[in-house]
Amino acid sequence: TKTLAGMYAALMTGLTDTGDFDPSRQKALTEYVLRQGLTGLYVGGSSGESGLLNAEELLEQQQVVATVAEADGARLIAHVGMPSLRDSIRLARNAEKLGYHGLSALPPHSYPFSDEEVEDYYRDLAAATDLPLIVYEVPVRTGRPIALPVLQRILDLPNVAGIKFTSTDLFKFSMLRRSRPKATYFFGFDEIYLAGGALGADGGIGTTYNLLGRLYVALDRAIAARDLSRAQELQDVSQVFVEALLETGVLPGMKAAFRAIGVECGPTRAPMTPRMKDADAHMRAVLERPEIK
Ligand code: NAY
Repeated sequence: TKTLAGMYAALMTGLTDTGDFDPSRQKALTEYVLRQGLTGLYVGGSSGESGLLNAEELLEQQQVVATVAEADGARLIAHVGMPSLRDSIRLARNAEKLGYHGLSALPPHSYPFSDEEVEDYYRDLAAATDLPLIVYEVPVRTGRPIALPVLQRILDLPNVAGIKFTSTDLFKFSMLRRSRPKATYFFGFDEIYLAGGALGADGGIGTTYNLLGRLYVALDRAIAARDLSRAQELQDVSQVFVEALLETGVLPGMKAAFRAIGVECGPTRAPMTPRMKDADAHMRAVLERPEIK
């Protein structure tokens, strides 16, 4: 029943040099990521700058990615969390029509909504299609953790299949998992995937998987094989990379890294900008480091 389990790149978005959605850059980036051997793609999430794109652009992106991935057999999860339920449902229905395998959504966070409003949002979104829905716990993005009992109630809703847990509260992760063992658990912090995997995550979804997908597939295998020293070795490489990204900002640094390997995906959309002056040179140097190479 954990049909979506596995390792997914939180796919980034291709923009033109002037910041418009760029279908051909999106296609090239998607083809690159598909070659990493991951389970699939998580399309239109935070890593895809979805908070900075409008619904039309996200609908178009869903289409471009579905077309590229069709022959590949990769699983596709569409992130459809928008400020309003209406837009979320519109994206969800489009994804279902395009053959996506699952949905995911940030909790509503554009206002300080009540727990009931959050729960109602997930209930209505889950009921809008037949696709399994993955809840998203990400306090660094929403500014607010969802309380354990609320998450449990949401996991009990029809069509809600699991959760993408992007928080360092590993005890909460474990309590949730033990109380709802049938749900599918994705861990969302790349740099500590080992911890989530060791505590029973069924897979991961992450930004740096776009570039280092093979590493995360190997990390997940090492955890499954109970090979702790191999898992630690691989996690260390991921940590060196994420540490370097924190200096540039994660998404600007990822885009600089892709530029360095010849997969141009444009700038990040304003107001998101690199935190350092020569992010390109910084990321080129990072990719040359022996542990990353
Ligand atoms: C998405 O696109 O919604 C995500 O997958 C998010 C996962 C990322 N977390 C956030 C808050 O963006 O991959 C992580 C994160 O970028 C990475 O661990 C570096 O901190």
